[in-house]
Amino acid sequence: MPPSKPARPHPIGKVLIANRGEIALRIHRACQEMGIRTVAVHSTADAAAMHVRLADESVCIGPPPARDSYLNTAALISAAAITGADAIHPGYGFLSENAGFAEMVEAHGLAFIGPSPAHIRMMGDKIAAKDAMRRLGVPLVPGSPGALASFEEARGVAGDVGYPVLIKAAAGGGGRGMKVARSEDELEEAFRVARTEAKAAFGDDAVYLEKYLDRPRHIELQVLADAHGDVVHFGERDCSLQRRHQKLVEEAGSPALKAAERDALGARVVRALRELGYRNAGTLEFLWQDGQFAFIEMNTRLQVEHPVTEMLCGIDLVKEQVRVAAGERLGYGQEDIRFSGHAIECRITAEDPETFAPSPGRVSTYHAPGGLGVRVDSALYSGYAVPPHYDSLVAKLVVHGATRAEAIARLRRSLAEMVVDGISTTLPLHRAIVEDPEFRAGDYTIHWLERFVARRLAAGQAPKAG
Ligand code: MV4
Repeated sequence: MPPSKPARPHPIGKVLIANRGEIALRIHRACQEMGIRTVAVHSTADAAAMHVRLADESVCIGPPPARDSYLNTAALISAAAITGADAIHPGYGFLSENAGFAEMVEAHGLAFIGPSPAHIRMMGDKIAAKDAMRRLGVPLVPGSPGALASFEEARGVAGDVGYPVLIKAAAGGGGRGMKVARSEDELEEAFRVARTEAKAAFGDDAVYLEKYLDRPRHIELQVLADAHGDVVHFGERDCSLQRRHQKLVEEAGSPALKAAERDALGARVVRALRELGYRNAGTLEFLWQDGQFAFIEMNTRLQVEHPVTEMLCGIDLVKEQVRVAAGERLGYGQEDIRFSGHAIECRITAEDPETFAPSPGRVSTYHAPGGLGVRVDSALYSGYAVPPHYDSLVAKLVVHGATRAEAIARLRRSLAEMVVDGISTTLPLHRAIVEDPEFRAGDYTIHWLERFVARRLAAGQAPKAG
């Protein structure tokens, strides 16, 4: 792929925010500070939402279901046209990794605040993404060189890499469309089911095979590139604390990684992305086990957990995204980026803290914690009704400390201060996690939280209030 076109200077005076909730507010705040006006869009369910209240202008784009509003590309482009926006920021989820939408935005003379459509499309195909990374010298999980042409090929590759193996969908990602085979007996079934499910879910039956790593950590690297070929990384996040592919707690840096390991991986990745001509923000996901990194996927959007990186490095990633989308140069190099202390984020969702059943409804009292090293990204307010139509994230509590121990102490006391009454939230679960000796020691893999939740449920020790 040719490098991204050197962007013509594309001054951005007004940004349409194609999202809702805390991330819409997050983007609005960055724009405000840059002297850029904002346009909020909202469904009829979100007329009283905080992102709508704070934006300079707002446009109603449809009824509550996301497919008719936040995913309604024609309504979004029209809203940008009638308000005279210069650019669209997609946030995360919704249309953020939709290459067709990015193309449509650019075809209407607007800047898409994100990577080029070609790079979004490439990384959306997990086989193409791995192929690019292999070519560029980024370490991968051992597996099939590309899409599996037949069961016989799968059997051959599995024999070479050794069982257990995973069959993954090329169009999947984020844990969707994976099947494990623990031995050759299970492989034919796994291959057939993965194919059928991939076809049904994504309209694409291409699948590939990887050696299954049984106790990895999920470590991801934040990168940023301008349109002039300059690329930097902002270190790693450890996102191993997840349940059913939903992250609950993220840390920067990883408690398991030494600075030299991060620097070595960062240097390889930066070189690869410069070669690829990538631009804007991106995240490379790795599995880390026995001191080895293995690339699995790349996300071409701003991620939910970006604030831990911001706290660690003292940068505003959203402002950087807007600047590079306007064609500005990064203006700094890798040596200017310092990793200071430690940051931890808790995702607080409107869910039952034991069963994870959704808990939409009216928030009677909202009180955010504060003090040194504490940040809360949330669109909540007392009296706000959390609608049932969208994802359940209601607040991100992010703390920073000079050391991981200080960050944990700050997290513990700010979780104690925080109040969200009227709905159930995962606050009680977070309060239990920070007390756990293994969490406090940083001793966990991607399987740890699932077991912690099961243990708590069995012991019936989850407090009811909170
Ligand atoms: C894996 C794996 C073990 N071995 N690939 C799940 C989400 C998707 N992004 C990739 N996933 C995995 N891929 C190999 N070769 C285990 C997982 C996995 C996982 C990865 C990251 C975070 C949480 C996870 C939970 C279950 C499985």
